[in-house]
Amino acid sequence: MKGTEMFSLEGKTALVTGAAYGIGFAIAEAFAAAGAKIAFNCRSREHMEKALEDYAAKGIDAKGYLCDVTDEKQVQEMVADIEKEVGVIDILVNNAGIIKRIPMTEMKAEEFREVIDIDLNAPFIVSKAVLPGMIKKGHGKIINVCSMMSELGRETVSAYAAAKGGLKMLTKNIASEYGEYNIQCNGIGPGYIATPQTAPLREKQPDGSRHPFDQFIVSKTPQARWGTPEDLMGPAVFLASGASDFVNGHILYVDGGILAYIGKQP
Ligand code: NAP
Ligand code: GCO
Repeated sequence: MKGTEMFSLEGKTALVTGAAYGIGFAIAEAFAAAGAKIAFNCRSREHMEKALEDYAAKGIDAKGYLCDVTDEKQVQEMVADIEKEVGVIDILVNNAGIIKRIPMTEMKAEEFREVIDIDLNAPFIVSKAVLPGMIKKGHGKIINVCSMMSELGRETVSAYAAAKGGLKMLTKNIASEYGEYNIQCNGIGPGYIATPQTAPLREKQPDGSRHPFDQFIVSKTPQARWGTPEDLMGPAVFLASGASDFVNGHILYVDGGILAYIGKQP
């Protein structure tokens, strides 16, 4: 492979979970631009219909599947349908995820479990469903969407940090267990990205000033800005392409330098 060929996804089938909007949508858009056929899922019919319009508006013939990634039967049926309608999955991005921002002493056990179920159990369930096809094909790429909270904690996000920390180790374990089948499993660790998930952290204050957390994150980011879903496009294509065929078990942080930075002196 030479030049840009090594970043081509021509003829590959990609499943991006939770890609109705946000980070997943941007990753799917980037994969399509690199030549991949796109399958995606979400739970809400309303989100699905809007997403299909949005993909079509960008000239992307994405196939959408209503599927809750925590439900193993639904996932197995979705993967079988994708294999029939699009192709055997070459690239999986475990992107679907939620967060609940609740102080641990106030968080109900079922709220903790729901976050773990979607952010950690589901990547196991979906990866388990696609691995047999990848093994049969003799290659595969699994990309788990991790987080700053795969490395750091903060107030009110105990369940999310536990899930994303676990997802980092699940990534390393899939890499260890299936590397011999020419399957690479890596993580992508976005910093603070402007999507619906982080909208509450960026809301303008009643007096029109910026949210304190918005100001905090910008001060903790060497590039002094929030990331955008578009910032993740190139790194995701790299991890999905032949350019990363000997990268395995790595978490690629796309955070503008947050993890490298102690923070500006007040
Ligand atoms: P988002 O805007 O809230 O989008 C989440 C997507 O996941 C939606 O399409 C949602 O659609 C889907 N989803 C949620 N639960 C699902 C389930 N059980 N089954 C199927 N689909 C489900 O989130 P985002 O900001 O794009 O984040 C995407 C991923 O990046 C998440 O894993 C998040 O933890 C991670 N991340 C985000 C940031 C950030 O700053 N935004 C940074 C680091 C990591 P439905 O509700 O219709 O199902
Ligand atoms: C939060 C944010 C973060 C980001 C992201 C950082 O409340 O701290 O939602 O968790 O979503 O995961 O990488």
